[in-house]
Amino acid sequence: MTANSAFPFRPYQSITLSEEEMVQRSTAFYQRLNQRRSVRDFSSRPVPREVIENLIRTAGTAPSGANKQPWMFCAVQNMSLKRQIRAAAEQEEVEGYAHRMPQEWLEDLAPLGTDWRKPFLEEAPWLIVVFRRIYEPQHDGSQRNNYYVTESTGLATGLLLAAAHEAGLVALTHTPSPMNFLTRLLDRPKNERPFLLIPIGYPAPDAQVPDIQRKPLDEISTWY
Ligand code: IYR
Repeated sequence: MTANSAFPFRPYQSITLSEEEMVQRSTAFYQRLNQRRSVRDFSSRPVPREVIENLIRTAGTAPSGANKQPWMFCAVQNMSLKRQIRAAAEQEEVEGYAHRMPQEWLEDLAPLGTDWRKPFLEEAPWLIVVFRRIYEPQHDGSQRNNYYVTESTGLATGLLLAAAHEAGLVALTHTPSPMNFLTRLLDRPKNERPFLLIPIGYPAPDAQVPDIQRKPLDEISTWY
């Protein structure tokens, strides 16, 4: 590829491993990530801000359409804000579970034991509210669109969850619906849309997770 002055190129810094090391490291990484679980019972034990900063830095290493990095991570530690987020989320969820969600959806969720109550939004020391940025406002007042915004923000959030797990913390990908209350409570600009609400912290000492299984390799892969 040719370089230009706007986007200079530099050599890629690679690490080269032996096949044996690749097998060993990829196995270890898989085994580590295979221990990750969505947890809904949080301890209120504080987590240092520096850790959360590193999780967000890690999320920000994700690939994105045209390198637009179309994401914003709002880190909420403030108790009164967490309370307001919980109250607004529960208000939507009460409606959701009682009226909006179809019977089939409720049946699919029944084994997970979820309901409208979201105490983790208050108990977890941090809430990370992920926004996807549809466009970028320009200095001249015009707008430039971002690309593959949902895919890019999803990839970044995946890395955030992996980083939290690696730090020994637990997280939940929570999806209150609808989520526009987050735009209002966090005073976010018009180009940002709420994507996911992620409590992060230590698990409660008595935290339980459903005993569910991951699909085996032959069900999630087809080889040609
Ligand atoms: N938004 C609801 C419902 C919910 C939906 C799915 I799909 C889940 O995997 C879990 C919950 C809630 O957060 O309870």
